[in-house]
Amino acid sequence: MTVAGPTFALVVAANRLPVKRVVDADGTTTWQRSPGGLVSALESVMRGRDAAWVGWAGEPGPAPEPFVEDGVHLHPVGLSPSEVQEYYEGFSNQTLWPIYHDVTVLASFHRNWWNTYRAVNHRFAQAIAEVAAPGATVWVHDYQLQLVPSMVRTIRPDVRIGWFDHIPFPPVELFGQLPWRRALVEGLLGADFLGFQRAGDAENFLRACRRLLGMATKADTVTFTPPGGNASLRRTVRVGAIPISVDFRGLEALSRTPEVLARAAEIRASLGDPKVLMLGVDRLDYTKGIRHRLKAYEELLQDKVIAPPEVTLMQVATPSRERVDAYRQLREEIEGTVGRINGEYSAIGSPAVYYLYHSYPRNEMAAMFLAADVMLVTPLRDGMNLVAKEYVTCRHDLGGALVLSEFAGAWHELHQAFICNPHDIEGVKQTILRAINTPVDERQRRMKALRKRVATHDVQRWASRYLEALASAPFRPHRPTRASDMERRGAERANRANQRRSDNASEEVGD
Ligand code: ADQ
Repeated sequence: MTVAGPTFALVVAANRLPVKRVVDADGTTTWQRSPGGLVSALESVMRGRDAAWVGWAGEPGPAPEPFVEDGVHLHPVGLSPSEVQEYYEGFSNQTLWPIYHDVTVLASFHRNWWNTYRAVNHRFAQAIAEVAAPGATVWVHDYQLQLVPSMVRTIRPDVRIGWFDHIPFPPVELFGQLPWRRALVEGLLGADFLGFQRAGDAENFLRACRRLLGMATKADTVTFTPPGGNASLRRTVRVGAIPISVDFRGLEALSRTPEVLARAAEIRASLGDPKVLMLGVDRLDYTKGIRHRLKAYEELLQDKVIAPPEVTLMQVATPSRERVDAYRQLREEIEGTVGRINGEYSAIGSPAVYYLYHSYPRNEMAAMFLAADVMLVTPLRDGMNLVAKEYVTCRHDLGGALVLSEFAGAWHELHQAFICNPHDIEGVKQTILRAINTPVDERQRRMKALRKRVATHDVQRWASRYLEALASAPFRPHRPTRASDMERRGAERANRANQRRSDNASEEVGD
């Protein structure tokens, strides 16, 4: 007999749990907060609520037992090594990620990846159903779990389901390339409310419903009948743009602490107190525009308009998806470029680029933000980009200048930044120079406006706006149909088959 575990009024589900396992030298295991946009955003929202977080613990193998960390019930979902490869590195990161980011690199389509994606989504749905209290609110996150809303609805028609898309939703011409586009849309439409970063993303989704699936859309809603269902099961799903943000008060308070202020001064001093310290902080991802930024910087050095030690660049790159080829190649390329720039333009004691391939704790990040005169955020496509918002949050001194790509979701809120098109290298160069040379009072005026926006639209507001939108979305419990039962049994079979396929490697994988 299985003993039912505790259940929760709010269940958050995301690909990753907000922690990762660390084994110390003496063999003891501890859990450490992991970096990443979603974790930064949700951590402050979950604390103090009757809430559980369902997600993968980050290592292949059976799921660890559920545990409580920082007051949140964490419910791990296990993934075998082949599932990590096919569901996560494959379908999520080599099929969906490129398609949803303007095909910055080519997408790969494999039917076995899709089958595994479906099976893993079903395992997540089952785990959610286990921990959701009657009538609970279930909040599913991101592109790795797009089938989960309809799968949860089939198992637990009593719960209210929301999904939030952290990355862009692609234009219909790109989304339409996916052989599984219908199943993805129908998977999402199991939710009561679908949240996106930008109005344009929500519009793209509605357009996909209309153009690819012939569904009826009206204003911010889509009406559809679940597959195999009759007209009486027709449901209306609402969509909307609710841009994510940062924990403004928490991060600002951290950046005002004497330790962080002292560390910011120390960072500057250890770099030889440059006149202008430029900073880039990104997951090492081809969507972040790191190559374009380095190219613009290299040309500025070449043109002799800037030079170390007066001007220098610190590029922090968080290791990411290190087992995926495109990411390995990107790392080689970036590190080659940094080496070339340093070889050409550094002098003893004054490098042109400080390159750091590490993760850092929050206080160190805050100190870096405070130390930097110009922050370079130049993605080619980005759902939001929390780094831009974190930077302005830390600048309580009104110092610094933000250079921001118009292809970051953040651009839609942060108009007072120095805006650039990262594909236009000449334009990026001019924008960097403008950020450096704009008089202090004008820079302060801009920073003040940026900070006001983030302060009044912080992550707490994002979460409460999202949960309110979900609570007020049309809600109509859906009764399981023969077809949805068949779909469920099919996914269960695939799930069992996947769990049997085990190669026992236990190498740790990226974000
Ligand atoms: P990401 O692509 O991960 O998130 P981003 O929004 O920039 O991108 O968030 C990165 C987070 O990691 C930030 O909180 C940043 O401070 C942190 N970080 C970066 N480098 C770090 C390092 N070296 N050490 C420690 N922390 C580091 C996805 C989408 C984004 C969207 C977020 C949230 O791609 O567009 O903004 O989700 O929705």
